[in-house]
Amino acid sequence: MRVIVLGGDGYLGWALTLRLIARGYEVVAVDNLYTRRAVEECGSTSALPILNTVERAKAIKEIFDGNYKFYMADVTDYHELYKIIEESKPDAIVHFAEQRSAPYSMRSARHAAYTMYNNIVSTINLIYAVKEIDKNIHIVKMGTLGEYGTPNFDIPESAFVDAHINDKKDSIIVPKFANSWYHWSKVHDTNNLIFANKLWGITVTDIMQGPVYGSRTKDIRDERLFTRLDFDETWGTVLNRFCVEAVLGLPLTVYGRGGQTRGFLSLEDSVEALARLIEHPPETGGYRVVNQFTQAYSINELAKIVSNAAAKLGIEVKADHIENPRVEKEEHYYNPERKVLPSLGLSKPSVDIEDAVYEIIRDLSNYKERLEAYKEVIMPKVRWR
Ligand code: USQ
Repeated sequence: MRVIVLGGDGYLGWALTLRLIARGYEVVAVDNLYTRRAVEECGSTSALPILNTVERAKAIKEIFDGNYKFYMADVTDYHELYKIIEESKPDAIVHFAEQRSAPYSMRSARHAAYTMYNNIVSTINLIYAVKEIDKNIHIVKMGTLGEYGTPNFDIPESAFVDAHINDKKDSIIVPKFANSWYHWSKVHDTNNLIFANKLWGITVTDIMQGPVYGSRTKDIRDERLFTRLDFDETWGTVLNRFCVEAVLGLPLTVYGRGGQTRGFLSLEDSVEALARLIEHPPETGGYRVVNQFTQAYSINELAKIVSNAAAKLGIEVKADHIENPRVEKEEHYYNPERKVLPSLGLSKPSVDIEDAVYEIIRDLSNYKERLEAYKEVIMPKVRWR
């Protein structure tokens, strides 16, 4: 099987590349290295040191003898994307090549517009290139559970839902109410993909994923294979940030009351789920929605998990409830449906979350000195208001 990974240099893109290579697939990775530059612009860096793209390709050759090709290209350039897909003739294309930070999108008009342009245009280009080249190519699109926001209903795992409006019944797209321009850009992507599927029968898996945590997968057995791990206020996700804060002896930055609940999953479980979704596509012309997480936790629960795991390593941490920079519900109902991943044999987390957090803190402790230099990027500065 040959797979194109758009955004193949990122946190998930690189980890998935390694999983597919380890399974003997051919991987064509595409990336414009935007995240590397944008993280530096915020005065931050990856907590774990990562190789450059040439060294990464060499490591894949040496460690796996893998069939891997890297293109430095921008997916918002239709002709570049078209050429790569036409030459590579993939069975599936995974699309991670989007601006993935909610705080980044909330910084200014320029950042919001960049997020909208990059994310929506890259998906439109992908849709058109697949339609023109080969409609049988399976598009695996990384969306987000945050497309739904935090509604007071069970979030269905489907594109459509039955609705009664003024005594009439119809099937409508599942209602969404995102909490940032970034999350809205993914809602727009979803609408565009549903339309493309209806118009041209393009085969799509639209993944509604929750925040991912973790420093390793079972393929990352060597420091040369580290994937990036961000922890600054803009690019870091909550659990990875808490682990870095613990290593630095800083209080955990719980935003507001900490009752915000999300569906989390480990990096290992995320790449395994993605590999299985690629191996088991929907029927040709099908549109499949996947609510991708293993367990829901509130931020307060995560803080407790981190302080327990840190204590086992002799680190004492406390949680600080700081003013929430975001506009979001701090106590709410949260229950996304979850049936696709269990049907693929992924019903439970592969590792207990506290053990996984222990492993992240242990990995990060080896780089404590490197992290000390970046303490000032932790506290949130971007405000939603
Ligand atoms: N939060 C804290 N303290 C922190 C950081 C975050 O309390 O130091 C809270 C936030 O207020 C929010 C929750 O933790 O309520 C999640 O925040 P996050 O920064 O971990 O995640 P988010 O901004 O929602 O975005 C991340 C990824 C994004 C992905 C999304 C899945 O960056 O690419 O789509 O998680 S989801 O959250 O389900 O939308």
